[in-house]
Order: sequence, then C-alpha cells, then structure tokens
Amino acid sequence: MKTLKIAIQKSGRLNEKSVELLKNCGLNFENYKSSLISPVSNFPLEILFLRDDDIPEYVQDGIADLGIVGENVIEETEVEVSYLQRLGFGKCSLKIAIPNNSDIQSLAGLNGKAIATTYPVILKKFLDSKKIDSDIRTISGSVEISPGLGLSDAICDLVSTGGTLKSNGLKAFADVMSSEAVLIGRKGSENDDLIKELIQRIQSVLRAKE
Ligand code: PRT
Ligand code: ZN
Repeated sequence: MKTLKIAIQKSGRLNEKSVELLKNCGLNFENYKSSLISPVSNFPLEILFLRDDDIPEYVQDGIADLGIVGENVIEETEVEVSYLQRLGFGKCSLKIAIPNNSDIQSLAGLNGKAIATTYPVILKKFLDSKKIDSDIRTISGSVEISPGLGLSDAICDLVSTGGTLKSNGLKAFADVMSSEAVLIGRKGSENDDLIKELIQRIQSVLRAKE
C-alpha cells in the first residue's frame, strides 16, 4: 500500500496548530523536535517537518503529497498546487504600513517611494494592479525597523494583532491580502482516495470546533 507524505512547518507559528490538527484527526505519531520525518502508526502517512518556505515547492514537485502552509507563502512562491481545505488558523493580513508621521496620504502617494518587504512578488502584483510604481526593497526580515533606519518610506508585512506596527511607530495603510493556513496538494490530488479520507477527517475536526 502506498504511503502519503504531508509537509508541515518544523517550528514557528503554524507548527503547534498543524500537529494538533493531525493528532485530532486520530493520527498517531511522535513529535520529536529533532526528527525531520515521523511515520504515522495507524494511517499510511509520513509527516515531514520543514521550513514553511519550502513546503509549496515540495508539494508542487511531488516530494510531499500534501502540505500545511500559509496562503501568503503559496502566493509568494507562485507554485501550481490545489487548495484542498482552509484550516482556520494562522490568520493574518499582508498590509502596507507607513510611519505615523508620514506625509503619504493615498495609494498614489506610494509612487516613487521605497517599500521594504519579504513579499516582493505579492507586493509587485498588488502595486501593478493599482498602477503604482514603487521601489520594492526585498529584505529577509525585521522589515518593521526599516523606515526608522531611513531604509524605506513604507513596509509591506504580515500583521495579526497590530502590536508590532504600533511599537515601531507605524500604522496600517492598505490591505494587500488576507491569509490563513491551508491544506494543499498537487493538482488533481483531490481525487485520491487516501487524500479524500484525510480531508474528511480534517473537515470533521473543523466542524466539531465550530
Ligand atoms: O522557520 P520558518 O521559515 O518555517 O518560519 P517563518 O519564520 O518564515 O514563519 P513564521 O513561523 O513566523 O510564520 C508562519 C506563518 O504564520 C506565516 O507565513 C503566516 O502565514 C502566519 N502568520 C500569522 C504570521 C503572523 N500571523 C504574524 N503575525 N506570520 C508572521 N507574523 C509576524 C509578522 O511578520 C510581524 O513580524 O508577526 C509580526 C506581526 O505580528 P503582530 O501580532 O504584532 O501584528
Ligand atoms: Zn519561512
């Protein structure tokens, strides 16, 4: 019998909820922080623990059959995968934010301005759709300190409580996308019997939570 592989985040904001969801589906597995792969003893499934950024490509390329990852990561990596199920956790929004004392007043005011982000692909599409031409500065983290350092006029970053923006003297200015954790698979994988069985279990866990 074939064994499916599901990729989930190894550590970070989605790890705990992903593990909890799979356990609530009745799947038995060890969750050692040191292991990268964990077999499920009562379902033909192996769990791969990965950096979230790698999950969409692993699924697209067939290294994993399924993945749990934020929609923001999928959109940014521009992969071809099927969205199988929204999971209701990891909710956040990708927003453009500006310093509290900024003189930018409208989206058009972002023309010619520097925007720091770790999401250049999504930001570019958004700005193009609004016919705005900004200088997108791709950085790998700590985006929120970049205006204070004089490195950018605005940022584009994920926001959940808004606390990070506030404590850095920034205010939300425009919504780019909203995101939550989703179950993804390869195109067409929704027709696979084992995958169907797993989706049904996930859906009943989600229904029980409503
Ligand atoms: O190590 P790995 O690469 O796997 O993890 P990571 O560091 O890239 O991602 P991680 O664990 O931080 O986030 C994983 C996913 O959680 C993201 O891709 C989103 O889909 C989702 N998520 C939900 C968030 C947030 N909420 C969130 N608030 N991801 C990041 N943040 C950050 C944000 O970037 C900012 O720095 O939290 C800060 C803002 O939070 P608030 O509450 O102050 O607004
Ligand atoms: Zn990441």
